[in-house]
Amino acid sequence: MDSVLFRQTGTVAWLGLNRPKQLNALSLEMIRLIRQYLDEIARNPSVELVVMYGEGDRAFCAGGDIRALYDAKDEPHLDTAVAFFSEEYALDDRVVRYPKPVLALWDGIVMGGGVGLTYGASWKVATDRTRFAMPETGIGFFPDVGMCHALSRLEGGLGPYLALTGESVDGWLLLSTGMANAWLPSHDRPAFQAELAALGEKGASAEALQRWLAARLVPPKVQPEQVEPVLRSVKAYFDAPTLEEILARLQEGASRDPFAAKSLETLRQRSPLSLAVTFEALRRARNATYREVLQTDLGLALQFIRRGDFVEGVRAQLVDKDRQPKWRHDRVESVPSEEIQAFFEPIHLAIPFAN
Ligand code: QUE
Repeated sequence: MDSVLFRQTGTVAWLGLNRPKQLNALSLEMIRLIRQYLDEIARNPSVELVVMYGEGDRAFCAGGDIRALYDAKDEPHLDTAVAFFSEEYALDDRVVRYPKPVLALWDGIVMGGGVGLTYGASWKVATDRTRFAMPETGIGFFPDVGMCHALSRLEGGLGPYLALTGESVDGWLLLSTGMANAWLPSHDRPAFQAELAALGEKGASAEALQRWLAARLVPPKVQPEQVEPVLRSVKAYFDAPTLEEILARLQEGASRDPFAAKSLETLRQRSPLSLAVTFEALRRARNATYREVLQTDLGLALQFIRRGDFVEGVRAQLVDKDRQPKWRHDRVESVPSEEIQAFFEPIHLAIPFAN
């Protein structure tokens, strides 16, 4: 079965991520197919809009095919990982710079590599079933796919909160923070897709499609009580200058505030090395371009496989499923700063960006 489905309904092109049993986690084959289709669509003058969606009813995309990376962990030059990450990041960048509008249907799980793939989409459509997260610190990795660029620019500690805890948030929170810019009730998705396909078949122009989408995907007014409590808590604990300060605030609040207690418990389960490097990656990303962040991510990704907690994290969460990872360090405070900085040393490999 094809891992990416492609079809064209007149002026609308559809890319369906099609590994529903793996929650549409991106394999290298999928990355290459999506890239090939996007390059063809860019050259095809009849297409005015690209829609990316996930097959099945559970996920848009759960991330990358980390099982394949785990299986290739002993390659001496990490050829599989180099190919996977450099092609994945080049694809993420291609979407950011894509010459035609892209619409991402963020229905269900949208995590890690799925977030990165569609960060550049002009229409990011949240639904009542969206579960959005960057969960990588839980597998001894870090929020890659260029997302430190966006996360480091969010207000009120939301970037460090999402990046460090890996907690998921819903579509309303995405709308209220601008991370999503359109809305569709999940039950309405089949009708929406059928209507959009029919418009494409009738030859709707780019302008006509944009107007129709703007009217069809109007976000609901987010009720303040749906998002304000969590945003207030996030700001109180995560809008801090250092990782140590975040942990100290959570410790201080844990006895009276369930949010602090839960966040502290979550951070204690994450890889301390991942937390330390992730916080530093966010700090550096504030003054970096998107492509610079992706290039840094390539070096970090290889370091996390070679001398980070990635292999142990994937073993514990996805291979043996014992959920008892033995991290290299037992607490954030015991990760030497030279070890953190060494993760950022430039590498010789360059991402094959298109022009
Ligand atoms: C953290 C992650 C991922 C994860 C679990 C984490 C991730 C990812 C998957 C995943 C899920 C289902 C699959 C699959 C991979 O899980 O990135 O192949 O079938 O892709 O805690 O970052």
